[in-house]
Amino acid sequence: MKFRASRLALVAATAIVAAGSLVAIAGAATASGTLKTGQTIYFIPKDTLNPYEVIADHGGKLALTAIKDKEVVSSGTADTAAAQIPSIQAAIAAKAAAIVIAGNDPSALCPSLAKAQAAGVKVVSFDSDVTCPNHLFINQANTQQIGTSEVDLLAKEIGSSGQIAILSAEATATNQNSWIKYMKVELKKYPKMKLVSIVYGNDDPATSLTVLQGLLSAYPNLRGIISPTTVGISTAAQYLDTHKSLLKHLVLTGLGLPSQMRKYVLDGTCKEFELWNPQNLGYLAGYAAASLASGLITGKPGQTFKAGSLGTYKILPAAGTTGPSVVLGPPTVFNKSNINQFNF
Ligand code: RAM
Repeated sequence: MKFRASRLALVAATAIVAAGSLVAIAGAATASGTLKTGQTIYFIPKDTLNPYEVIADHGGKLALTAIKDKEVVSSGTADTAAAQIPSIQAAIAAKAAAIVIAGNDPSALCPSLAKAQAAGVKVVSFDSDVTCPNHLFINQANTQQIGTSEVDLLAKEIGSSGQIAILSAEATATNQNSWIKYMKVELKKYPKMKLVSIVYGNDDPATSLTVLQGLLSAYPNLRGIISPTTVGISTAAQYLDTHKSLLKHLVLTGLGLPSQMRKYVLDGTCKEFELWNPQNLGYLAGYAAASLASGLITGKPGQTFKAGSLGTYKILPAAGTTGPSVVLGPPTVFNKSNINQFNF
């Protein structure tokens, strides 16, 4: 018992530093014998193409494989609620034990999710929350902290002054909009920084590039861009890398995958950005869904559950428009000094 406890602590610490290690230890760290096995759990990401979502879904697979459950990944190729509804219907038809969904819209999925719940399917949201009742949200990091730190990172780099813009994902994405809300609050601390525009690239590289180019021509004096989406920031970094004269006055930061951003950090196109490990997010969501579907938790604040190699997590009380939630942990800031240590 003693050995197991210390092993779990060590594993959790390792997972924070370098998440790749999850693969090797997931099976060994499955702590509870009371999780049901053989259940089918549907992961419904924002879309099936975004590399971030693919990594998160893979984290879910690692968790469910360790539990001896089955993961089915299903979604559309565009980030709309309409494209996710057939996947919810498929989960009901397959008698899934749970759905883990990244909401492309806060409320448009609720009628379909209610049907799933009526059929006995447990609902977990992750990445981007929904406002529907009776579900558990697996949050990547504290929402306020993400919004606030994004503005602070940019302020530091542009001397807290100048026109700035946001290159977001879908205009209906709950996660993007809640981060942007806190960015606006934080901007009040920097009276010389002016948010001139928010553009939406829908987490599609081609659309992100088009709206970025529109932004740059509309605001030639732009000092900074925050792109709180891995698709947006990588598209912008690629563009700036081939239009280096823009870097004389323009700074890019946001939320990015180290694997996609490494080149641009090392060549100076982007100095700093942040993220959490999306694989761990999916892994945690997988354990939460399996725990709900096994009746080990009901989603009530204060309850705890074991998330394999990540350790034990506690359900936090509802706050504002967010219902009961679980927070993965603080984001990591990446720059030249540490980016080579991260492989996701
Ligand atoms: C994109 C998606 C996702 C978000 C990350 C940071 O891949 O918009 O929802 O969490 O970026």
